[in-house]
Amino acid sequence: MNILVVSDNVLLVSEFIRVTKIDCFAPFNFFYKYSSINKTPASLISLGMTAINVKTSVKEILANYDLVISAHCKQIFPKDLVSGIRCINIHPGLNPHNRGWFPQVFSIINGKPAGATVHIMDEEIDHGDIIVQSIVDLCEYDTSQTAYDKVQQAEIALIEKHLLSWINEDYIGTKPAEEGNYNGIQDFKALCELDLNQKGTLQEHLNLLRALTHGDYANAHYINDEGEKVFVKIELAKEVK
Ligand code: 0FX
Repeated sequence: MNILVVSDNVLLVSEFIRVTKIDCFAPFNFFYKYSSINKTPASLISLGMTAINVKTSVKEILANYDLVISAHCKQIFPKDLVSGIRCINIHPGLNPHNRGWFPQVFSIINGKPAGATVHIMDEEIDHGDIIVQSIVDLCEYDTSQTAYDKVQQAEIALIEKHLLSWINEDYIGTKPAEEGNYNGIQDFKALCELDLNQKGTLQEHLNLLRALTHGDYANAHYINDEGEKVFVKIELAKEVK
């Protein structure tokens, strides 16, 4: 059985490589590829990965593989791919809440639950039948970064515990109870443009800034009187007793 893992995420690919060294995975051939639209693939190449364009390689994928696993792939899988072969997605959000881009960012702001979801892919984004999920509890001082770190740990735990059952189709997919909500990249970009005259509680403002604080990413910003962008981040630390 040939399994194609398409991922732009070093941590998740490293976990696949680690877990699949166990004897029970010996009968399966794993092939690791990153999306050809990835502009910074050096760390993925160093794991032995090669590029694939999932939009233009559908025929090749259908001919050569038995299962596709997407683990944070930059490309959206086309309809003829998801309908032609079993495709499983590992998604950093708790479907159907805040499907789409950067789920934990939106969870910090709108209070919807966060977590990790493994699901069968259909034509819509982060939408198909759910195989397994893991809820991640966020606390009031989490930033996007700390929340995302927790979500990634949840994803890693799901891979370690359930990968074999996904391959063997040893699960019951469940339709999400509701459609939920979807956020696109434009929703994220709109959040990043701070309106200095926006009215709200201090709690709402704190939530917005911690949702947009993530490592070195220059997210939240306002435009000063000179027309320059000024970037904003926030630091929260709990008292150490
Ligand atoms: O692995 P991943 O979470 O993202 C990948 C793909 O790059 C992305 O296109 C796809 N939608 C996703 C399911 O899988 O890594 P990332 O570095 O793109 O994003 C990780 C987190 O970093 C994100 O949740 C929020 C934060 N981030 C990312 C970017 C690009 C920001 O705060 N600002 C940004 O500009």
